[in-house]
Amino acid sequence: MIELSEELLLRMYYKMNQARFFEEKLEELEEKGQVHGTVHLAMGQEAAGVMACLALEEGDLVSLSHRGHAQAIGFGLDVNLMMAECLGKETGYCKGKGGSMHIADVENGNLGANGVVGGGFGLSCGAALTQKYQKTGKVVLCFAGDGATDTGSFHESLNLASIWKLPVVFFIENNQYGMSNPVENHMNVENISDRSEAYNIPGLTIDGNDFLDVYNTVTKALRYARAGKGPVLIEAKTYRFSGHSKSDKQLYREEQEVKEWRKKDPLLKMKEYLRENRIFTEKQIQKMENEAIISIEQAVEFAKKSPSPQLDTILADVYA
Ligand SMILES: Cc1ncc(C[n+]2csc(CCOP(=O)(O)OP(=O)(O)O)c2C)c(N)n1
Ligand SMILES: [Mg+2]
Repeated sequence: MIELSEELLLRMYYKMNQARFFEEKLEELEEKGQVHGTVHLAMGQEAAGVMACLALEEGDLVSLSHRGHAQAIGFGLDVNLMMAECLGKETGYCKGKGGSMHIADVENGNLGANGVVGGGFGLSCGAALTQKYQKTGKVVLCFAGDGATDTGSFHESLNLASIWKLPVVFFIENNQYGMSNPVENHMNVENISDRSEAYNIPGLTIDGNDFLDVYNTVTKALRYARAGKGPVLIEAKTYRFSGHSKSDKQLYREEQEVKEWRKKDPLLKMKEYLRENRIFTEKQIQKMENEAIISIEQAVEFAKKSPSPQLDTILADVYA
């Protein structure tokens, strides 16, 4: 069992709440037509995205999925700059030209969210090879969804990572669907982690809604990869409460299914843990939630006040 300090638990709860409020706000702004490009919400998946990143050490790298807000917040990205990016403002991470699906900050180790499903696997292997070659002692955490593990890139990357013993942890958020396609329709294995056997690397399936399970498992996997033993595949079983993206009418799932998963809300589970173990008082819990809300309200204010990109910069940073 990994010891968790009070300070770390505080940070965990704060960031989980920040991730939830960030997306609640974003959804609201999207409905008002203020968000540029499409948005994929990860409400319900916060324990997976946030906790996996909190297990990282300074200098480690991440590659985020297209459903990457909680992952980005866990990694420590600035919510002001994230919100500005989603609203297409010049102050955003990619000067407002990337939007929600392309939030990147390469200099600080975020290789970027990726609109290409499965696009992060190869990038992560490349970055992990750099770490190995330059003996930096750093690890790459690669996020992707269940659907992405059906791509050729996933299998090529696991194979390469295995034979080269690359310091990379593949973290799959299995939210039960690839768009409208349930996981049992798009693959013939019970657990995605079973796919690790083909590449002779460790594969683990965990409860992606349990913050402790995610944090502990990723911490151990990072240690393994950092020690030069090679990659690890982790499958975190979770669920997205919202539709795939804004145009999703969700005709492929029953309301009852969503209700059942809502009972396993990762934020509620963490709150129960804090209460049951009497780690914080009700007042402290409330204070953390309020501070998280305030940080997001400030982010919206920052983004709204920020200028839009100038027309004469339209071709700057465009590579193709
Ligand atoms: C290469 C590629 N193919 C198809 C798409 C369209 N697309 C966007 S998200 C998605 C489903 C991905 O499912 P999953 O990997 O489970 O991630 P989730 O959306 O559930 O988080 C698809 C097919 C894409 N963006 N890129
Ligand atoms: Mg999925």
